[in-house]
Amino acid sequence: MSAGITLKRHIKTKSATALPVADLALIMERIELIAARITRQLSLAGLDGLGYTGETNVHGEKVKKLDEWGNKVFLEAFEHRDPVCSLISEEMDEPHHYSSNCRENNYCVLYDPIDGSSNTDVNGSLGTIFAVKKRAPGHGAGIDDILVPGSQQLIAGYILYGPAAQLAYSAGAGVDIFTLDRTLGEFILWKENVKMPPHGTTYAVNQGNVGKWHDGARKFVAHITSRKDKRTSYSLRYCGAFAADFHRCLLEGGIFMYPAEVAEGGKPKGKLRLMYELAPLSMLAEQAGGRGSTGKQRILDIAATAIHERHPIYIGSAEEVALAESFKVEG
Ligand code: AFP
Repeated sequence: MSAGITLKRHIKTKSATALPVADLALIMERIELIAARITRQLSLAGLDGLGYTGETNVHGEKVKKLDEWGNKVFLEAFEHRDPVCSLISEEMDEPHHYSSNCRENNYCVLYDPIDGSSNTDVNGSLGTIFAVKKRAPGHGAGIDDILVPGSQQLIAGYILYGPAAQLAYSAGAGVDIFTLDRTLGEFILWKENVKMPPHGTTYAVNQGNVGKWHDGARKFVAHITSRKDKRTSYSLRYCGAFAADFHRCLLEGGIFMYPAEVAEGGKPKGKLRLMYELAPLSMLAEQAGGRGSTGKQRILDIAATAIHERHPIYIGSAEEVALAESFKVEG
């Protein structure tokens, strides 16, 4: 039985956070509830809850029942709950605004409720990715105040549903990781102020797409797997869930990449979404001493023009990301 520091207590002792600790506590208490509900549902999903809804989402992807359910869990969690007044989700075409919550000091939560949907029906690793941005006073129906660069995120994090359920987050004062003690129903501190190793020995990419990439991206992967010496003997570790692949980089170093696809019929801007996948994990990477790049530009410097926009991504240890950029991976 672990008797460590709970997430709630750890937040109360936090200093130098990017938002008032009282608001941080209110928002993270909701995230904790969401994590516990999804963890429980996933552990039972094999019994009921797998498969497709029959709908197609704004990305043209067939919607999994767990995607839709996961989104509902967020909507319910922040209903009638100060201080969040807006939600932006991978599973919703448009932002959701809670008119009842609008007041002076408000926030928007941006999230991917079930990350790694291709893993839901095969009991594979899954995640939830989230970030919080401040809403401008009197913001009205527009969302210009939310499209600001990721450098203005106040909180970012992910929940990893693996053998253990873990929650990693940053509020601008380092990255802390908590493990869910299911008997206590509490997230207990596992690692504090995590530092990503400057380099690693693994890379994560859907290598099946290699023929669609820029030449530079192909040459980068060929170089790190050329086995000339220790620094060119990387192993491939890819599980199809960004949060899970990023978690490995955070703890052991290495790089995750999803290049743009220049070949006919490819994804010219890559696959992953800026606002609720790339920017949140790039904040964690930087808070832990790593980096998040498009191959040309710092992810956290990008101001979005649309809530579901995509960008190529090279994220992980600072040395690997710099090496990737030096290969002109995105032309
Ligand atoms: P969802 O976010 O739609 O579940 O997709 C998973 C994901 O965005 C990310 O988690 C994975 O790294 C990547 O897509 C997997 O994409 P491929 O199936 O093309 O490798």
